[in-house]
Amino acid sequence: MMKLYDFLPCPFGQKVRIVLAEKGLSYELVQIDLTQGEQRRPEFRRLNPFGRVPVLVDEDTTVYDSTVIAEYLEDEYPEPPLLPAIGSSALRAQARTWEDIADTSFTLQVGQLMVEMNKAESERDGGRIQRLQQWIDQMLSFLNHQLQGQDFLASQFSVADIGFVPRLLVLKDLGVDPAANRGNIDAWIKRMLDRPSIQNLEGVTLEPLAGL
Ligand SMILES: N[C@@H](CCC(=O)N[C@@H](CS)C(=O)NCC(=O)O)C(=O)O
Repeated sequence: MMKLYDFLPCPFGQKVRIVLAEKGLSYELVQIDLTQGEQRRPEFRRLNPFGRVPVLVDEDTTVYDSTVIAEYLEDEYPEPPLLPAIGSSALRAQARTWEDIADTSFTLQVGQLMVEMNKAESERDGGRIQRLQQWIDQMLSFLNHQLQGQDFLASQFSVADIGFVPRLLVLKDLGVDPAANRGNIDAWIKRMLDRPSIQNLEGVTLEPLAGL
C-alpha cells in the first residue's frame, strides 16, 4: 500500500490528500509532526533530503513536492483524470499554470497572513497584514475573472482548483471573504464543497505552520 508522509495542517499535503481521495486510492498516512521537528529526523531526511512534507512512497518510488506527487498519481492512476485530456496541451498547460499560481502566489501568502493573525494583537504588523490582504484580494479578483463562464479553472475539475482549496477554506476567518462581491468564486467554492474529497478533508485549521 502507498504511504503518505504528511502533517495534517499542511496545505500541500491537503492538496495531495484531495487528489488521492478523488482517485479513490487507499494509503497509509504517516504523520510527521512539524511542531516536534520530526521532519529533521534522519529516517525522514532519507525520503526527502529537504525535510518537507508531503512525501509519497509507492512501492520502490519516493516522490516529494505536492505538484510532482499529483503528476505522478495522474500518470500512474489516470482515472478519474485530474488534468485535461492528453492532447489538450493548451488546457493542460493552463491547469498546471494555475496550480503553480496557487502554490506560489496564494497558499504561501495566506500562510503568512495566518502567522500574523495568530500573534497577539499588540504584536501584529498592521502594514504587513494590509499588504497581504490586498495581495490575496487581487489574486481572488484575478481568479473571479478567470472563472467567468466556466465551472473550473481549466475547463474541468483539476489540480488547478485543488491547489486553491486548502487556503480558500480558511480565508474568511482571516478577514478576507473570498466570495464577497465575487459571484464566480462563490459558485466555484459551492461546487467544490459538493465533493466528498473536500468535505472530508482533514487538518483544515487556522493554526500557522512552522517552516512555511
Ligand atoms: N513545494 C512543496 C512545499 C512543501 C512545504 O512547504 N511543506 C512544509 C509544510 S506545509 C514543510 O514540510 N515544512 C517543514 C520545514 O520546512 O521544516 C510542496 O508543494 O510539497
